[in-house]
Amino acid sequence: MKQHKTFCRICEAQCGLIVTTRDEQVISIEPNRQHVASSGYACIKGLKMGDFIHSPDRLKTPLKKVNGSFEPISWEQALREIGDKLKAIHQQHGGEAIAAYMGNPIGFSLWPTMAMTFFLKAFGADKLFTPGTQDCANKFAGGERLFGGANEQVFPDIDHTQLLIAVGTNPVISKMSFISVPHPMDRISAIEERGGKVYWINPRRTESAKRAGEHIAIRPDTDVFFMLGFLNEIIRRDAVDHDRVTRYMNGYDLLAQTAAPWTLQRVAAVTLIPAEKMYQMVTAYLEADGAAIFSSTGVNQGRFGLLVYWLQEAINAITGNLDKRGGVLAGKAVFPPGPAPGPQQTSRIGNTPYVNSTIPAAIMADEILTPGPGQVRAMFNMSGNPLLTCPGSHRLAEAFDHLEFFVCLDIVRNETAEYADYILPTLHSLERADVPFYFFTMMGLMPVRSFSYTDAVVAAAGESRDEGLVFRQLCRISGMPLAGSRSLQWLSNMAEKLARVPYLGKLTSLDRLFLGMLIRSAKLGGLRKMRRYPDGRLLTPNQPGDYLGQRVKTPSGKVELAPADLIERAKSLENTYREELAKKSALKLIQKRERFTHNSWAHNVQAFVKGERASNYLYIHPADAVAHGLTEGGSARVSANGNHIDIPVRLDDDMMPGTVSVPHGWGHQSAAGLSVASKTTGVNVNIILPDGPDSIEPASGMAHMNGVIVAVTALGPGA
Ligand SMILES: Nc1nc2c(c(=O)[nH]1)N[C@H]1C(S)=C(S)[C@@H](COP(=O)(O)OP(=O)(O)OC[C@H]3O[C@@H](n4cnc5c(=O)[nH]c(N)nc54)[C@H](O)[C@@H]3O)O[C@H]1N2
Ligand SMILES: Nc1nc2c(c(=O)[nH]1)N[C@H]1C(S)=C(S)[C@@H](COP(=O)(O)OP(=O)(O)OC[C@H]3O[C@@H](n4cnc5c(=O)[nH]c(N)nc54)[C@H](O)[C@@H]3O)O[C@H]1N2
Ligand code: SF4
Ligand SMILES: [Mo]
Repeated sequence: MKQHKTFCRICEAQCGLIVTTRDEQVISIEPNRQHVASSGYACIKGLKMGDFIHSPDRLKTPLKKVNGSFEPISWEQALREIGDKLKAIHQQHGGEAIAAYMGNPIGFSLWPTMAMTFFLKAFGADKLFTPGTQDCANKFAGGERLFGGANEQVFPDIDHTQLLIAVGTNPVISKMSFISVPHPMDRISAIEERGGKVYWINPRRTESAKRAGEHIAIRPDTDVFFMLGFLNEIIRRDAVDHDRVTRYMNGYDLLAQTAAPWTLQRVAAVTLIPAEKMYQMVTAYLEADGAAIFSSTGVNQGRFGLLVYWLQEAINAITGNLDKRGGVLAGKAVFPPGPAPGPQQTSRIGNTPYVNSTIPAAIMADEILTPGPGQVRAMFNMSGNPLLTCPGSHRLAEAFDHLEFFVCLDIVRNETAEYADYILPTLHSLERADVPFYFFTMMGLMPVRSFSYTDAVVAAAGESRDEGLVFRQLCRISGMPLAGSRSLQWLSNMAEKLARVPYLGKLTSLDRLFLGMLIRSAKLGGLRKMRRYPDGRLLTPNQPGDYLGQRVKTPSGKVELAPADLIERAKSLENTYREELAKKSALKLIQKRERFTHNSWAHNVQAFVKGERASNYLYIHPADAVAHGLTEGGSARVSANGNHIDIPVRLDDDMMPGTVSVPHGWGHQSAAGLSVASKTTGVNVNIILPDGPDSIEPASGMAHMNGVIVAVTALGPGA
């Protein structure tokens, strides 16, 4: 038996784990109590990783679709055929015809994600879709405008704050985003224990709100009015740190003009938060010695995520809470910044700007189906299940069917892979050497600033290959050098040759060489040195007082409080306000994450889908249920955008009236490659969510997944 110290790569908490193995099999996984950041915290998903890695459904060889069914083939054949087809498509249609979707799990592994971008660059392909436009692209777009770069981000100083207003987040379940917080609820409860205050702004009384703090119910997708009202009241009271604003910020007057029409009384009519409650919250925020407003995925997935982010950070900034102990801190990256972004690109469909080099996933179907120069004909899907996780699933199915060439790289054959021409077996995170998630290494969003390195814990299952290696090999075979660099490709080819030499092959690996170089660039020594810190290595903490006037990356060196396009867009909010008033009685649909699910890929583990957990449900307030003729245990039809889903009903008085919720990631019944998930009975909520260029937030490309208006009707027995 061997014990390995590693860290989990499922969510942003990145908990330290101790994995016990025998003969390359995971025997048990325990939280690492000595880990410098997670100190013994881990959740059920990390601890159950053995069930994912050793699932009987793991792909062991490449698969090729022949006459409609998949047949195992050798890697040699797979790479040769894929390389040939790629070359042909590239020659005929150019790089614009080649696109990729890079899913969430692989986002936690630095080398394969970089290798994929090198691969795309080799072909002059720039259409990279990611889940970023389903969860956070508004923050990247906001970082560019306010702080001078997508990776310039701030996070609440959670361990010192005296007041946290948490908008659209549910840490008990999610462990949060854009901040690496193992045991988040202990740290949030500690705010109250030291005499501070926590507010949850959320249409649902969440598991987190039941543990600590005060829940304030908000009508979905009205957070922009919440922020405007909050800002208006701060300015009305002149509770602005004018000295700080003058020295370190631009655009205050325009910001103030934007907030001027939005009094607490006015916004209350659409947020449904009483004006007196808002008044109290503003007072609490202003009186606290160190306060932070933080918003997350629940808001990002609305129609105004970018505006919300802007207003929220403007509030934190003008009240003096930015760069202050207990306020919000600007993360310090561990690695030096990458090359400056090239000229701003916009999408062929909808003319939407690429955010952080990615194109909105909600226009993927249009990019594939719309003829003309630049039409996508070949796609690579690495570690993603867009059919279940991106909006407009029916159109995506049609689009994937329409592709000339589709390759999926995954650890299992998921629903999206059914549309592939080839499926390539790749590594589970425990089979790969790694460093922490890019939000921490490149953005520094860590209350406990630290760094870790892990070697692979077990050998690759079957013939599974590292995704990075697959892309390097495809470049070699197609004669298109990685990232357009002949020397990089030469290095890659040499590394491949060396890897075949007995003994020496085990010692040399390009991915480890690359990780070593990165670690050295952060002045942390090489791999050998990092291996001396199996419990993680503490780094100089993120500190208040070293950001404003010193590290702000905008051309002016100041925080930009009034980005021109956002000021312009804010004018349209008068229309939105009127529409909200007119649609006050409409039901709005929100998402819901659950403890035993992780987007679409945790349902293939038996323990996670036992009994009632084998389906998702429509959660609805009892009063709304009565109004719509629904009963507990009955079925409902939920319709929007010309599509519908039929789903069992759960009455839930934690839901705000006027709001319904359906967890995503379900609908596995026809997944031939998922022996457990295919027996579940849930439905795919993304069938009814809108896609296409009109559905996305301009400038951020965010999909509209929260606050979509739906119609709900009861289904009779047998419907
Ligand atoms: N167990 C589990 N954990 C996960 C995941 C998972 O699938 N399962 N997914 C991971 C991923 S990929 C991510 S990105 C993170 C996300 O983690 P978080 O950023 O914490 O987001 P969520 O957990 O989605 O919580 C969003 C909250 O917003 C609320 N909400 C919905 N609409 C609105 C609205 O209009 N306004 C406001 N104010 N609130 C709203 C919802 O009720 C919900 O409680 O979680 C990660 N952790
Ligand atoms: N309606 C609605 N839709 C949503 C959301 C929502 O709140 N509501 N949330 C959105 C969010 S926040 C996110 S992040 C996305 C996630 O969307 P996706 O990333 O598209 O989906 P996942 O379910 O995470 O699927 C991941 C796939 O990666 C595979 N995988 C796991 N580990 C590895 C690995 O190491 N290598 C490879 N190659 N494959 C691996 C899994 O087997 C699985 O098939 O979903 C989004 N979709
Ligand atoms: S909280 Fe996140 S990082 Fe920690 S064990 Fe669970 S899934 Fe893994
Ligand atoms: Mo996400």
